[in-house]
Amino acid sequence: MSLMSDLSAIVGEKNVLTGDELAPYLTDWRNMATGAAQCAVRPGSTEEVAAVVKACASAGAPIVTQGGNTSLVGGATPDASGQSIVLLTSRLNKVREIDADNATITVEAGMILQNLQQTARDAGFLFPLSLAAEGSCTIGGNLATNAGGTQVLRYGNMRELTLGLEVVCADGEIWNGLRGLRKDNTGYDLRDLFVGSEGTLGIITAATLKLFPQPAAKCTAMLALSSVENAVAVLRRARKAFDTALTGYELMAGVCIDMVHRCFPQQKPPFAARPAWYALLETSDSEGEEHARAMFEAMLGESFEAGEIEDAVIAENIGQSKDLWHLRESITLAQAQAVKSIKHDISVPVSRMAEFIATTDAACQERFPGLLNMTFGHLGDGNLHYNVGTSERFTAEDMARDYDAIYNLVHDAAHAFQGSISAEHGIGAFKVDELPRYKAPRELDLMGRVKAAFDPQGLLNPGKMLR
Ligand code: FAD
Ligand code: 2HG
Ligand code: ZN
Repeated sequence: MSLMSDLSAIVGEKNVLTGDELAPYLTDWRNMATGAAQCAVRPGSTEEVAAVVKACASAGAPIVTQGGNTSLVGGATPDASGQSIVLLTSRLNKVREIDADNATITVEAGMILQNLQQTARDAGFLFPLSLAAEGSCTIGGNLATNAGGTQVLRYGNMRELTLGLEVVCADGEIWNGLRGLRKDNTGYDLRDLFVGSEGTLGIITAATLKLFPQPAAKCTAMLALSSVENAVAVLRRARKAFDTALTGYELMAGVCIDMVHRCFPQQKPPFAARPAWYALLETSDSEGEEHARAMFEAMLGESFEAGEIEDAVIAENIGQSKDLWHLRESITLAQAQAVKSIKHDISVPVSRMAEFIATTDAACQERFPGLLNMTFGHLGDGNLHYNVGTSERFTAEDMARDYDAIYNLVHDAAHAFQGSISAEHGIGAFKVDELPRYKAPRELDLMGRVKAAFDPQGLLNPGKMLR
């Protein structure tokens, strides 16, 4: 029997996609890479995933696992060989268990993040991972990329939210590690190896995740700032005033919000005068509305007095808060629509953020005059989307010519500031050749050995993360 008929026998003919049905799964979210594949398969259970993996392993066919296909580094797109099988997790979307006393939920990997957030809310809990792609990204993708988002400074990355995993290994055997334990020192932490492994070590089919209490009240404000130094000063003050009640602190260059308004005119910037920088500040309070608001206003008042803030808009209700967040979360779409861009998902220590931006902006303008700096990101986590775009003076042709030089300039700068070239999006295909420039050979060698131990045939997402 051929592999295709084996796969049809496992998942049913209608869950083996070819031709036009296959096409949407061959191109990445940013439209930067299109690959080819024998087919896409949609298994409906962990046992079906295991059987698909066994069939692929005996046929020597590579497997590219794909959840919501929102990877920003080409991580879920097959290569051009046409040999791969794309494994879609969309039918693995069930809630297996909510354990209220243990404050955990066990879900399948294809569940959309927004559906998990809603399920947690309906059960009286909070699942805190939050990011602009939450309407389409999946829990499996969040785990495989160790996703971050906008509440990391309080709740951590996906890794910190994960207690247990179920994984189909490269030989098709199932590892059931769905433990809901907050303490478990019984050997190497396989869970933590699979989290962030970008589909290269195994296929995650389910996870046991932490739940948190819903906050009693939230306060949100957009701040107008004259400098990154001031944005960092406000962050320091907010950390001291709110401690764990500080749940969001995002930085946006004025040019980013201008772009959102230009692309989506119904979305209006909140200030009459356009500031150099905006910050979005959010707290989550366990006591209540009055307490939250009093703390919030006191901290902002002190910050005004210290000359750190130019202006501020405090959301008066949930609708206004959503509008402020919508401005922030529309930046990626606006940048995709308005310009050709290069994304740099870097992190540096918060204490060096202002210096990093000033020196890197200056270096960019000196070497690539007219390149548009359109930086934003999760300042509270030291993570910037140091994105650059085309302009009238720096055209798409210029960008295509200088792509690698720009990439290297920004990544070299992050490295020189003891930072990382991928804070939250992963390595995927787009950064695989960048990694050896910044990782120590010893570290790459150990990563290669882990890969060989978990996937000796090299069939899981080949060409991603490691060559
Ligand atoms: P996919 O894109 O389908 O896959 C991503 C990687 O995970 C691939 O390597 C794939 O092979 C692997 N994979 C997927 N499912 C599995 C599985 N079940 N088992 C093993 N491997 C698997 N990321 C952030 O961290 N923070 C953000 O704030 C953020 N904002 C974003 C905003 C927008 C508008 C967009 C488009 C993306 C954003 N991202 C962000 C990036 C992306 O959404 C996240 O990385 C997300 O976690 C990917 O989930 P997905 O289901 O779409 O995964
Ligand atoms: C965000 O923080 C995402 O909104 C996307 O990580 C970042 O568009 C980007 O570069
Ligand atoms: Zn981000």
